[in-house]
Amino acid sequence: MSKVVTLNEFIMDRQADFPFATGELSRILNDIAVASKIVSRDVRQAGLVDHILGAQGNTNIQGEEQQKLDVVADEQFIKAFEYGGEICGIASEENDDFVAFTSESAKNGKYVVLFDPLDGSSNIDVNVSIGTIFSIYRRISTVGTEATLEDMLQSGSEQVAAGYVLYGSSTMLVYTTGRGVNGFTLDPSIGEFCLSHRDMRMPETGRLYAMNEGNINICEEGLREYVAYCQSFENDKGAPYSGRYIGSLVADFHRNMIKGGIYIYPDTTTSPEGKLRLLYECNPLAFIAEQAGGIASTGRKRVMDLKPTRLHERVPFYIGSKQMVEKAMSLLK
Ligand code: AHM
Ligand code: MG
Repeated sequence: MSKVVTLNEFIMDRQADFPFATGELSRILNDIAVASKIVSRDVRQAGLVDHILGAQGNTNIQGEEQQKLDVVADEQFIKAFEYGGEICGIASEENDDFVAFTSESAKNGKYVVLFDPLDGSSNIDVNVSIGTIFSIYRRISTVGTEATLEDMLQSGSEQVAAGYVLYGSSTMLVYTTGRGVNGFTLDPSIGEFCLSHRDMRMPETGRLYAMNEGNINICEEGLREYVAYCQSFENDKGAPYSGRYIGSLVADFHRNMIKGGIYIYPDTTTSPEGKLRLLYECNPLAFIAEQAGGIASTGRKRVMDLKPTRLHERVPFYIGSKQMVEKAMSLLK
């Protein structure tokens, strides 16, 4: 039986690999791990705890109803970042504006974190997997001052680390610092994330496609052709692919990471920019996909090359196994 490697041990072992190896990034990753354990506990109890489950009654900037658990998770992560001492500011799906921390120690922080505290929130009430997504950047503004919008609006290619936590049948944390992707499964009996998926690689191809096909008639013709290709006996596999759509990006992405597949959330006539948010949904998963050998595109451009102009900017999103995303892109005019 091989020795269990905890996330903490793994991060310490790899610390020297980081581009700025001062231990700060390690501490941020540890803070994220602790916050996600707390959120994991809350998610697991949600069905039991009446006052946590259900809509909170507020709507966020995108007009979506906030669930209580979204807010609980948002607060938990913000607390971890605000008092960790490495982060000068954050942006999250649940906050209209970015937050610049004002304490002296936070102003000296060199990093910003952008995150979606609980993605797939429509699945909370129905006991289906949900996730947290995060993206970490070095700040651009001067250390010792408050974080600025410019710190938040960096291209995905500037990320120093990114990851996600999947609250599924197990809780898993998967992250990259630009040197491959590693996955850790939470062992609830010891309260530790343990290395379970070393050097994850996304299969070059697969036979799973994930898209909300309710949108098929309002998306572009090229995408309709691609979906027809997936369903055809004339495709590269000689048989229809399987459609798999959970409606939780982290869960759909994670499945494709392991089994091979493509996830698509396109622009539509009713949502011309698509649905998913560039900064805290698409970029972090794009970084992980590329590090694992996959591709993330808007259908036309590499996601991580985009220069963001707004905090909650949305983009069309094609992500997954290299050959599958390339095939989809080849059919878009
Ligand atoms: P959310 O951040 O409000 O949860 O929205 C993002 C989610 C993704 O997890 C998921 O893939 C997608 O929205 C599902 O959208 P739809 O219900 O339109 O298919
Ligand atoms: Mg989301």
